[in-house]
Amino acid sequence: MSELKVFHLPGRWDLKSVSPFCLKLDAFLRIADIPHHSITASTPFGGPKNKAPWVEIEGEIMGDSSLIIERLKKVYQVNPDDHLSSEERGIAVAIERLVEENLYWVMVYDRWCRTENWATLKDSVLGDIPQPLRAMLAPYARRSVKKQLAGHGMGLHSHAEICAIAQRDISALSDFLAAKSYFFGDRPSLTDATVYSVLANIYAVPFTSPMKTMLEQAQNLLPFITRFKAEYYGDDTAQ
Ligand SMILES: N[C@@H](CCC(=O)N[C@@H](CS)C(=O)NCC(=O)O)C(=O)O
Repeated sequence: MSELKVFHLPGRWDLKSVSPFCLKLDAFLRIADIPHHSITASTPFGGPKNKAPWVEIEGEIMGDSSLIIERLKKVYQVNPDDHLSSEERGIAVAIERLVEENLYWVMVYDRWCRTENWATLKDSVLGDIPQPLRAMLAPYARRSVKKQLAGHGMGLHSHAEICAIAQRDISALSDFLAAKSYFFGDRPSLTDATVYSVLANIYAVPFTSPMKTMLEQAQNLLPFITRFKAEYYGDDTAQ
């Protein structure tokens, strides 16, 4: 089998990637112990859907973290969800949607729309793009993200409404995790990779976000981030 190549946006602040979708795929690869070559891309534009992550698998380029994971499960005959009941598998899809189709957009709003985060964003998320291209590309990228936020609907809400939406999602995650180590018990599943990737990208990075306080108040979510990171990233400080 040819080497699996995985392309992801840059890592910063002790996280493998500033992109939750890239980090989710990386975490999945670690849970499933799939050998691969990890390659950092400065923009998502090399991917087949102009989004990161993407992979080269069996000579084919493909995008979208969830579609990639489904393919990897088949090719490598692995399934970190094989201990889940059918009811839990249903809940897992619902959590994935909550995180990726809703909470993720609050994170995007906080990073790209808050004036106080703009300087950090330009030099971190876009930081691997060499100058002067970065300076030229940054305002274009920001306009494009604001359009996406409006298209999604998140960008049309008031600040207070966005906070209330985030609070509901974070409380739901916290309530479901409760006193468990991982979302479905003692053994991690794809859900843990998904939730870790977005929560770590909210909390571990130097962007202003009201969600940081919400995570602190939830009590069980920060220990979850720490637990997952220790298990799969250990002393890997470059990650
Ligand atoms: N559904 C996709 C979403 C990927 C995605 O939105 N990636 C972001 C980075 S976190 C991206 O590349 N955005 C660039 C853009 O939309 O222009 C997946 O699961 O991979």
